[in-house]
Amino acid sequence: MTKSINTILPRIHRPGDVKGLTPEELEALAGELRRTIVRHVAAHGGHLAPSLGVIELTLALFRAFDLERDKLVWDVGHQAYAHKLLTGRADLFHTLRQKGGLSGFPRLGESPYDHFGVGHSSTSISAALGMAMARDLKGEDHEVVAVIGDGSLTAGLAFEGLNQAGDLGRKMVVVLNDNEMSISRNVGALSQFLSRKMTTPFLQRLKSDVEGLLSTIPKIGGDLAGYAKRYGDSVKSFFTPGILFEAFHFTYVGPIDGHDVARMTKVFEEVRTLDKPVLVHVMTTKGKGYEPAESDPTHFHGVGEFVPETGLARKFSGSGLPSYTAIFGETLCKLADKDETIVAITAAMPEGTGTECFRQTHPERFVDVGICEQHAVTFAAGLAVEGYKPAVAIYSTFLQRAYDQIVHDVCLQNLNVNFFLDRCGLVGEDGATHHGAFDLSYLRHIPNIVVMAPKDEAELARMMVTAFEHEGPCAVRYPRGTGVGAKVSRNPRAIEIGRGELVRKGGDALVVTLGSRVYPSIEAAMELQESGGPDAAVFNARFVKPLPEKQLRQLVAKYDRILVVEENALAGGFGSAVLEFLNGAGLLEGRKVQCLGIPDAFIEHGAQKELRAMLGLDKNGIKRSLRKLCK
Ligand SMILES: Cc1ncc(C[n+]2csc(CCOP(=O)(O)OP(=O)(O)O)c2C)c(N)n1
Repeated sequence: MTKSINTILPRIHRPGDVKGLTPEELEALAGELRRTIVRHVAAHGGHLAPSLGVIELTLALFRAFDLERDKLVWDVGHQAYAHKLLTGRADLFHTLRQKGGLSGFPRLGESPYDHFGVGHSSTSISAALGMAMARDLKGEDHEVVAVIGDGSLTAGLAFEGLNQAGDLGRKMVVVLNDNEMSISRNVGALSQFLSRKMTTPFLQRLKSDVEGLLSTIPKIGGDLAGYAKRYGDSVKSFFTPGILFEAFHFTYVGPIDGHDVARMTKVFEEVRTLDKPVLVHVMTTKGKGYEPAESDPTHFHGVGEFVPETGLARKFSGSGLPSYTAIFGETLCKLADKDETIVAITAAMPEGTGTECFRQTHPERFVDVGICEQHAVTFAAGLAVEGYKPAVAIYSTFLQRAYDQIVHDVCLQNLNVNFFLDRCGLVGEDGATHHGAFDLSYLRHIPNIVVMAPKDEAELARMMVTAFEHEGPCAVRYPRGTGVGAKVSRNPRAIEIGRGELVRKGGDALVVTLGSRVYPSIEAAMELQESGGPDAAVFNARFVKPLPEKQLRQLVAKYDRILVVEENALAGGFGSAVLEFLNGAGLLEGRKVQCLGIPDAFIEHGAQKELRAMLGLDKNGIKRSLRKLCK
C-alpha cells in the first residue's frame, strides 16, 4: 500500500461530478477510492472486501444514472463505502462507524443520495419496486436501481420482490453483483446455476453449430438459420442465467465484467431507455485491487484493524480470551461428538456464528442454508419432528426475520429446536440495524419456549447442555465479544430449568439481572459498598422464561428497593417479565422497582463500551442507578 495524496476525489462533491472525468481520471479515481477505503478500514475496522469489489460498478452507475433524480438502493449496504465517498461525505469518512460519525450503511437522512436504509440483506428489490410504483403514481419519471449481491439473492424476500416486479412490469433496473461469494463461498442451487461458466467462445461456437445444423435441412433450413441468427441473443440467453430472470419477465443483460467501467456505463445507459424491468448481471471480484482481501475475501468481508501494507491483524490489544462465539462453536462440536442427533444450522454465517469448526468435524450434520433465516427455522422444525436436535445459530438481529417460523413451526408444535443467538445486546460499530436489542422481547411471550442468558463462558456451556437435554424449544442468548475467562468444564452439567442463583449478598437493595449484565452488576455492588454506599445483593436469574419465580418471591420479600438490569429493550424484555410477576404476585406494593435496559429508541453505532456507558448499562451506570434508588 503506497501512501499517496488524492487529487481527483477532492473534486467530487456530488455524483454528477464523476460524469465529466476522462477514462484516465476515472481509473485514477478508482485507485484513490481503494486506497482511502483500505486505509480507513485498516485503522478502524469495517466491511472491506464488499466495498472494494464494487468500486467500478459504483462509478459506472454514477456515470450512467442521474442521482439527483434517480434512486439507487444498495442491498445490505455493506458495500457502499465508495458511494459515501462520492456523495459529499469524503471529509467525514474518517468518522465512519464511530459514535456520532457516518453510519457503516446507507441511511435515510444521512445524505440525500441514500435512498433507503439498509443493514439486513435482500430488501433492495422490494424497496425499489415500491419506489417505482410511487414514482408512477406521482407521475414522475426517474429511474429506480437496486443493486443486490448473489448471496443476498438467495433469500426468499428477494424472490418475492422479483416475482411481483416481473408481474407489474414497471420500469426498474436490478443489478446483480455476482462475486460467487456470500460472506463465505455462496451456497445453494441458485449459486451453482449462476456460476456456470458460459464463456463467450463457448456461446459463439454453440450459436454457429446451431446455425450450421439448421442450414443443412433441405428447403426450410436457410430460413431457420436466418431466424436463429436474428434471435441469436435469445439462444444465448437460453444457455446463460438469463433464462431464470426472463421467467420472472425481466429483460436479462449479461454477464458483464463488473470492473470495466466503460462497458458497464454503456450497458446502463442502454437499459435506462427500456420501459420495463431489467436485470443486469455483473461479475465482480470480492476484495478487488487489494491482494490480501482478494485472496481471503471471507476474512476481509468485515474485519478488525490491520496493517495496510501486509493485511495482517494489528497486534492484539484485547483480553486474549476466546469469544462467546468460539466457546459456543467448540462446545457444540464436543456435544455433537456424543450425541448423533445434533445438527448445526447456519444462515450464511459459519465463521460469524462459530459453526465453521462443526463443518470440519461433523460435515454430514452441518448445514449452511444461505441467507435464509426463515427457511433455517422451518427446516430445523422438520429435522426436529424426525427426532433430531437442531442447533440454529443465528445472530439476534437476523433471527427477527423468522419470528413467525419460531411461533408457528417450532413453539406451537413444541419441537426440540434450540436457538443460539449470538450478538445479543449492543453490538457496537454496526449500529442500529445490528444491535440484538429485541430478542428477549420477541421470544419471551411465545408459549413453550425456554429463554436463557449466560453470565459467562462456563454458564453458556451449561445452558447449551440444558437446551439439548430439555424436550421442547430453547433459546440461549449471548453477547458479542469475550466473556470473563470463566473456565468451561469438560463435562458441563445442565441447569435446572427456571433456577437462578444469588451471586452476591447485601442488605440494602436487590439487583435482579442476567447474561452480560451479571458481572458489571456484581462489580457495581462491590464498589458501592466499598465506598460506603448501599450494600446490594445480586441475583442472576439465568432464565427469562420461565422466571425463577419461587426464588424471586423469597428474595424480594427481604427488599424494598429492587433494580432490574438487562441488555435488551425495556419494552417487553426481562424487566417487564419481572414487573409482571411482581405485580401478579402482589409484591409491588410498598416497593420501589426500577428497570435499566435499552430505551425505546434505535441506538446508534459506536464502540460497545461507549454505548453501554451512554445508556447507563455499564458498571458505573448501574452504580449510579443503585445509589439513586437507595436515596
Ligand atoms: C438478513 C441478514 N442475514 C445475514 C446478514 C449478514 N450478511 C451481511 S453481508 C452477507 C453476505 C452478502 O452476500 P452478497 O449479497 O453476495 O454480497 P457480497 O458481500 O458478496 O458483496 C451476510 C450473510 C445480513 N446482513 N442480513
